[in-house]
Amino acid sequence: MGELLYYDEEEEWNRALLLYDAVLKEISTKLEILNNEFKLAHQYNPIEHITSRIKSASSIARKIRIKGKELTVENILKYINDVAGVRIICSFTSDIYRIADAIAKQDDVTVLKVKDYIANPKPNGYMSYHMIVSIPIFLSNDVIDTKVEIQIRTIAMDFWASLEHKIYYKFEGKAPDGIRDELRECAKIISFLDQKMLSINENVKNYHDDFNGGSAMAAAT
Ligand code: 0O2
Repeated sequence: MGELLYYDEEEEWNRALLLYDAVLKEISTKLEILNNEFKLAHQYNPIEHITSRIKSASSIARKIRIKGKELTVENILKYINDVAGVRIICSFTSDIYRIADAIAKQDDVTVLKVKDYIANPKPNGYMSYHMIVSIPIFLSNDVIDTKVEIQIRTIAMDFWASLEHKIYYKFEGKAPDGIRDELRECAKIISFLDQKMLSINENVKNYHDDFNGGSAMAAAT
C-alpha cells in the first residue's frame, strides 16, 4: 500500500495496519472461545474453519476508486469497511445465526452494519451473512475502535462464492448471460442442499435423543 499512498502517510498507514492486525487477532480469539464453549455444551463444532486476511493494496485502491474517493489513509479508514476481514465457515445455516448472535451480544463488540444475503440473496445468487463490527484495541496510551468485516456462510455457500469469484475475475465482471444463469441455477441447488442437510441433521439429532433416552430407560429397568 505504501507505494500507492503519499509518502507522508506511510507512518499513519503502518499504524492502521497494526490495528487491523490486532482486530483480526481479537476476533479470532473470540470465535475460538465460542466454538470451544459450544463443543463442550453440545458435543458439536458449529465452525468448520475460519480464515482471515488484510485486504490487498490493489483491492483497497480499486474499492476506493469505485466509491469515487481519493486514496488517502483517512478515506480508507472511513469508507472501506473490510480492510480487516474474517470468514467463518459453518456446517449448517442455523449455525450462522447462532454465531452472529453470540458475537453481537458481546459487550465490547459494536455492530455497525449487517447484510443478510441469506434471507435476501444477491441477484446473482450470492448467499452469505455479513457483519461490520468494531472492537476496541487497547494500545499503551490509547483505545481505538477498529472495524472488521465478518462473513459467515455454510460450506456449500462458500463453495459457490469461491468459484463465482474466480469466474467473475476471468470475465472481468462481464460474464455472458448463459454463464450467469447457470451460476444462479447452481445457487438455488446450493440453497436446496443446505436445507436438505439441515433437515437430515435435525433427524439425526432426534434419532440420537431417542436412542439415548431408550438406552437410559433400558439401563434404569
Ligand atoms: P474481495 O476481493 O473478496 O475482497 P460496503 O462498503 O460495506 O457497503 P461492500 O464492501 O461492497 O460494501 O459490501 P458487501 O456487499 O458486503 O461485499 C463485501 C464482500 O463480500 C466482497 O468484497 C466479497 O468478498 C463478498 N461478496 C459480495 N458480493 C459477492 C458476490 O456476488 N460474489 C462473491 N463471490 N463474493 C461477494 P470485495 O471487496 O468486493 O471483494
